[in-house]
Amino acid sequence: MKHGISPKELAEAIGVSESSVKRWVDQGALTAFRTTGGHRRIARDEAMRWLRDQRLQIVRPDRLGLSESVMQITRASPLGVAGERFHEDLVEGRGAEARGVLVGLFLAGHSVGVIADEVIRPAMSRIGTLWQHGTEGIFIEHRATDLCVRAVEELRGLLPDNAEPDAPVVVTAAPSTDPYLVAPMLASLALTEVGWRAHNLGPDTPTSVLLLAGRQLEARMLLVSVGIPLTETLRSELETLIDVAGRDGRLVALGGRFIDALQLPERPHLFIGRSLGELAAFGRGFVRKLDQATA
Ligand code: B12
Repeated sequence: MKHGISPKELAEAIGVSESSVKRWVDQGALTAFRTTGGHRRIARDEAMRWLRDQRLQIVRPDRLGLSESVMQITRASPLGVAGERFHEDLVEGRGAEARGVLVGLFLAGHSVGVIADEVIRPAMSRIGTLWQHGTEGIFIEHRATDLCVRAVEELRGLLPDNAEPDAPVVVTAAPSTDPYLVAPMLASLALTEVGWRAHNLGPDTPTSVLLLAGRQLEARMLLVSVGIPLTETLRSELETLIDVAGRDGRLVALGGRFIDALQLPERPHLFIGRSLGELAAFGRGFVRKLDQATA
């Protein structure tokens, strides 16, 4: 798929004729480029954008380089059904199927925020009770996390990786001693989807490193996902982060399972949210304001 998708591949993927796809390209509904030989090719992220907008059923996912396990989901399908499937796939160790559920939801037009808040979080939450049942529960929890990370990576592959050159930059991370991988990854994807250029530093990132990355990458925002109970050390690290980032002219976004315990006074450059849907709405609003300011 490195050189894009041909009209024939896209046509076979959705069960229409090749000439229909070529017509949509020529009418400008789908953006294509030409190979040196003059053939039309559609970039993979453009094809994904178009499929999501059109809400088309994919009958041959393999023609788009997607796994055969992509779940057929329509926008009207109840999210709970997909959520149950995702949870079961993670518990049973069915990685391809778990990836297929997330890709199916994404292609049905659901945002990363909705997929994270309504499908991934509840599934992982249920899995979080298994460790109390001993060794087998811990095995399932660790394997499920690995499969979940891979499924989220698959989603990342479907999002455009070439944000506008002047897109605002965000650096995401979990703080020192916080081992949680999935939430900061998802936060970075939720913002990528709404037009940010995201760099995820992942778990166990000292706030001093986040501040340094913010300066080097000229970030507009630093984001911390707090997945561990708040200690005095963590609280004071976060307070310093907020102060220094504010002086540097950067926004700070905070969220995560234990964020409610933080209880900070409101600050103009501080956003605290409880879900990635909220974060995406905030991020989208910021991009819109930037666009208006530069228009
Ligand atoms: C996977 C997991 C682990 C893995 C982590 C692997 C990894 N590298 O990621 C491992 C095995 C290491 C682990 C270890 C432990 N864990 Co653990 N773990 C989990 C589990 C099952 C899933 C976490 C997860 O990824 N969730 C999915 C994400 C997407 O959900 P989320 O973090 O809540 O994020 C959502 C929101 O908070 C929000 N959000 C997140 N970040 C941000 C940022 C912003 C800016 C915004 C706006 C929003 C936002 O949006 C997200 C999507 O909706 C949870 C269960 C649970 N309820 O979450 C337990 C859980 C967190 N763990 C728990 C415990 C007890 C532990 C251990 C102490 C013991 C153990 N289970 O082995 C250790 C301690 C680790 C430590 N060093 O502190 C408890 C915590 C209980 C408590 N109140 O303290 C939980 C709740 C399980 C339970 N029910 O008992 N764990």
